[in-house]
Amino acid sequence: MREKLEQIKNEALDQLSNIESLAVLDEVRVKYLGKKGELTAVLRGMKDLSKEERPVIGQMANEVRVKIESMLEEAKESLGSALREKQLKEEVIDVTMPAKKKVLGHRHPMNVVLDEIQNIFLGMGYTIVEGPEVEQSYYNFEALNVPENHPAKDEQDTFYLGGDYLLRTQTSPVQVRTMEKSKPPIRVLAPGRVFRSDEVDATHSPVFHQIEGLVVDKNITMSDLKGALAVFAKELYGENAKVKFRPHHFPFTEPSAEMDVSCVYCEGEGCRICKNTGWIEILGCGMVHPRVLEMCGIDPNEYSGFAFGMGLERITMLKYGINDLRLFFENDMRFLDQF
Ligand code: 2U9
Repeated sequence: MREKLEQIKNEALDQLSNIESLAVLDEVRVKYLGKKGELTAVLRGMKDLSKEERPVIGQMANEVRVKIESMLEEAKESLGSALREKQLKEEVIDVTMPAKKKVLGHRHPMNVVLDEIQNIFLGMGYTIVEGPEVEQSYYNFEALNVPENHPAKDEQDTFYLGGDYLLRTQTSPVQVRTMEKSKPPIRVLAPGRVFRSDEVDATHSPVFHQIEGLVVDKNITMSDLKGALAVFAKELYGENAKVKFRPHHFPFTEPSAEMDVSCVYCEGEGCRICKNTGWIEILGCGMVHPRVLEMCGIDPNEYSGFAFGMGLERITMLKYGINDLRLFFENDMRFLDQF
């Protein structure tokens, strides 16, 4: 796998050094980083590696990905200035400039943060997994220890599509499917779009994005959960970030907690953003409920695991000081141009 990663890096760099159009640039991106891309295939294959090898290869793959991404950015930049120069020479007035500008240099802020979070967990040996947005009730509720007629279903009211189908309210069904398919050790990150029957306001939307994680192996304890999430917070917010865990309740984890990070704006002093508490809630987590493991075909007497979930909109809003979630979905260039 090391040789394969080295080969991917060299080939991509070779192709990017002679690039002539944005279309080819995109082809290179898809070839290596796309869903069916070569690097993605290596990452998928990591589940077959030994426990010792996985973090090392994960780190290498991460470095290759970052390198290709930065080369893509550089190539995009130089293509952009070449194009602009050509336009100036030909005195063309480009009425599509905002759209083009986006292609040439801008990324949606949520994609920037998603990449950052994915890279942190890839570096810890996690694999990225995806699953359907249209789900069966069993995978969204019952397999997660939320039985039919349980009051917890009220908090996750969704859109029912008829029959047994609904729009998933969380990405957890992806982990259920992963556990059904593969034996531990499991270490996955499941990002994706989720749906709830909520009214739109500054902090709610019927469509939003979650990033959930799941680790299952022998002897996984709450210490593993706390260690992994503390490292995550430090990588995302800087070495000075502190975390604390408050007991909570989720049907799919026991015990459960919410994790706060020391306020990124005032570093714990107290300010408007953290409502003078010095802390900001960023995610929920807990030890996977033994009943959930059992329903997914994993023996809870042999294995244990931890899980966590966070809202991507919320994390992005905190990172950039954005106070209204609706800005993410309106495609107003005055907003998008800032990233
Ligand atoms: C399986 C077992 C357990 C995923 C988890 C949370 C805690 C959580 C919220 C954060 C903000 C959702 O976007 S949000 O509204 N999520 O607090 N999620 S533990 O637990 C799982 C997942 C899958 C099989």
